Amino acid sequence: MRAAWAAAVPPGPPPGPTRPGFWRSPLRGPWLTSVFGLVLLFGITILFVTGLLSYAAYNPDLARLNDQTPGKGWLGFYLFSWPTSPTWLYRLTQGVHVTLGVVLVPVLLAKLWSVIPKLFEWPPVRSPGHGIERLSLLLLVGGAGFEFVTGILNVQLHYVFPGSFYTLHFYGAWVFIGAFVVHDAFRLPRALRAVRARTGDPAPGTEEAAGLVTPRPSAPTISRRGALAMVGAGSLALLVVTAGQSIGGWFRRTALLAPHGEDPGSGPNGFQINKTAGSVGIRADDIGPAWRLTVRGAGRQVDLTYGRLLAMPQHEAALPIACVEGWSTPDQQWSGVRLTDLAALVGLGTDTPQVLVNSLQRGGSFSSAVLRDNQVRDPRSLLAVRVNGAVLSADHGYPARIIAAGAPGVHNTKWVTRLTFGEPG
Ligand SMILES: Nc1nc2c(c(=O)[nH]1)N[C@H]1C(S)=C(S)[C@@H](COP(=O)(O)O)O[C@H]1N2
Ligand SMILES: [Mo]
Repeated sequence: MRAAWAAAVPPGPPPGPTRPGFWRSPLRGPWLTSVFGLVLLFGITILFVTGLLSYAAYNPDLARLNDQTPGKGWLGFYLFSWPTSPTWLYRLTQGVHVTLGVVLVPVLLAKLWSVIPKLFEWPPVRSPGHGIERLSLLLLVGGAGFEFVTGILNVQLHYVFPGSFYTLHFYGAWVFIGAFVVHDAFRLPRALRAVRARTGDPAPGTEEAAGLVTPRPSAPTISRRGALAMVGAGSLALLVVTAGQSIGGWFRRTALLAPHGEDPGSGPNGFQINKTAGSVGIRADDIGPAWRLTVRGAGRQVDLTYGRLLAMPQHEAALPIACVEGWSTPDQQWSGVRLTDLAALVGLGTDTPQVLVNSLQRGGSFSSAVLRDNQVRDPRSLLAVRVNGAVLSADHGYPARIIAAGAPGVHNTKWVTRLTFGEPG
């Protein structure tokens, strides 16, 4: 008799976290999970859009050199020519991307905490449909962890993944967002209902409890609103110590979480430096009197000394440096030679084409880039020799560096030695 009964009922969960009574916080329930979920729905949508924009800003379709994610195929469907105006656009989109990513970390952790019992659901798979849902959760949680971890490592440790960070973060984003859309399609209606409900949490085990409400609550140590306030305060604290790096100038001092390795010093050249001349092996004689600028295009070549470059018409432009890491500077006052004037040296006219810029820096993934024709033609795009009234410092790219209107920091190549206008031939 007893044996027949045991055979009919599936074995219960093994002892431990798969038992419903194991998780005892009385705070867990559809309301709290839904509040965190809705904040993430809003925030992650912005992260995804600004992330795609960041990728477009690299002009990856222009040259292999600009694209660190080969084989993206139709995932690059949305790419467009990144505009040169407004010149603060990349500052804004990338500042929002990185700052928001950091600020959402407490919300993401709180959301994961609130759904832990679900992750240990027993049996692990009840039906094929349930299996697919569980798999999408794996991609969702894994994808979120992966995107946040790779993003934050990149921001904090100055490109710990040389080159391949872009590939990882780009493909990771698509996997994650796929799972995110599936998840929200199933859960959004229920989440909206849960936050609107004023009746308190549903009883454990009911459909509406969604496996989140504990059947064995322990005494609360904080209210739900208190927990929300704690997470909010965590996010706010992160905002306060992060946002300063995107505002730049004086506010950079408040950016306690930003990488603070080098002190940019004061004076005209006293603004953030990505890589110092010393750190990438630029030697004094590389940028001494022997330095030449080679301009190529339309089958011609001109070599300029520093003196001849200075003798060309000098123009001013107020442009920021805005790095993919999220930090940026306010507008700096650059002066130097227009890229269109340099193109004219080899006989190119008003329809100036794209340009390949090479640094004298040996190796390193940021020592060359291709600028699109709209960037080359913008009168504010310069081969700069001065900044804020002073000669460029070695760390900011002396003798000459690119400063292109609207371009992400990485395309503002320092220690330039060669410009090649037109399609590579
Ligand atoms: N040759 C060379 N140019 C370079 C880099 C580099 O490492 N090498 N770093 C780029 C990056 S990632 C940024 S954000 C800007 C930063 O310029 P700054 O150091 O003058 O602020 O320079 C760009 N130009
Ligand atoms: Mo950068």
